[in-house]
Amino acid sequence: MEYVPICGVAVVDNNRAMEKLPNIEGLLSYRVDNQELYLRGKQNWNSMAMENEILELEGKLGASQHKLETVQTSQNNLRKELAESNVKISELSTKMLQLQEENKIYSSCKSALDTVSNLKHGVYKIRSPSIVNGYSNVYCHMTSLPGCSGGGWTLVMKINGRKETFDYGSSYWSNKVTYNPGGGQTGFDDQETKLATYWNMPFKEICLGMKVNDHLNFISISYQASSLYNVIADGRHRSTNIGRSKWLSLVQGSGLQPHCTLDGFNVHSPRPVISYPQAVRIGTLGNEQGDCNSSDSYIGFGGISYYKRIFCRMPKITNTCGNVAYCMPGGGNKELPAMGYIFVR
Ligand SMILES: [Ca+2]
Repeated sequence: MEYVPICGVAVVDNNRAMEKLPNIEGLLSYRVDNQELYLRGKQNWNSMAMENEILELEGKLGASQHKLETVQTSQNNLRKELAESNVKISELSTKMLQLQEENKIYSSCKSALDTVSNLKHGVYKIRSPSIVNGYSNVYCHMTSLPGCSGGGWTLVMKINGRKETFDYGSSYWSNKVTYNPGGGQTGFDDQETKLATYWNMPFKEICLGMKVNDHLNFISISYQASSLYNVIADGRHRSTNIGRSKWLSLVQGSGLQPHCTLDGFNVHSPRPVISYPQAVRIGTLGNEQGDCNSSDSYIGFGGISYYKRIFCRMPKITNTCGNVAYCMPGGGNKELPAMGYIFVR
């Protein structure tokens, strides 16, 4: 059989048989040997796409689609990573800003707080021209203390009443020498300190704190000065006139003799301190007589040394910061040494 036309399709055994078909454009021929269908063009037989080729193409298309999906997933992951990176970058820049603020040198804790609100309590670099590097590391209390409203308090001194470091006669009150600056970088602990802020920090307010048996009380005093050194070092008395009850509120259960209303800075009897020993650098006095000449009580910072306790059978013990009261008219002597804190703003 050379060829058999069936309904317009020639079925042939092989290529040789197909070549013998008449040259009719558009004629369809099915080759039995390779099971392929051909279409007659002007000159040649053209093999038509077979199922397995279509399947192969479909397979390729599927693979391409899969690749496209993979690329899209990668893209989504990248977008997510980018968004996460952006969050991290924003967090880092916030931290960097905070670090920059902490490393700036400020004129006071208040000026730091005025520059960036919500600063935390802690150590800040405070300008101190007389110190190497031109700054001191100073503890700043950035929020209100009970009794001292508003934040931005610059630490000046911390005094342990059970020690003689800052007794009335100590040269630390009249010199420009620091004491244990490391103690000026911590808050309300029991380390003593005197910082350069004693002589180079101008202020309008003082915040005084006393801690006795873990009770910590504060009072604030409005007083303007170019430094604490400038109101204390010369030994001259300067009044603050804040009233006795405010001073007494520093220590729970404190007391004073009923007379003598001297208070403020360098508070001592009008007579020489050596003859009439009760004196205090910051605080107020008391006396059972109607004057201040023979005071036997005080509440404040920088009291007399133990060896100057010569009246009213005062025991020879140290209490340079806190409350001391003997010769009380109704009895009930007071001996309440405190841990004292002095801040300015
Ligand atoms: Ca007296």
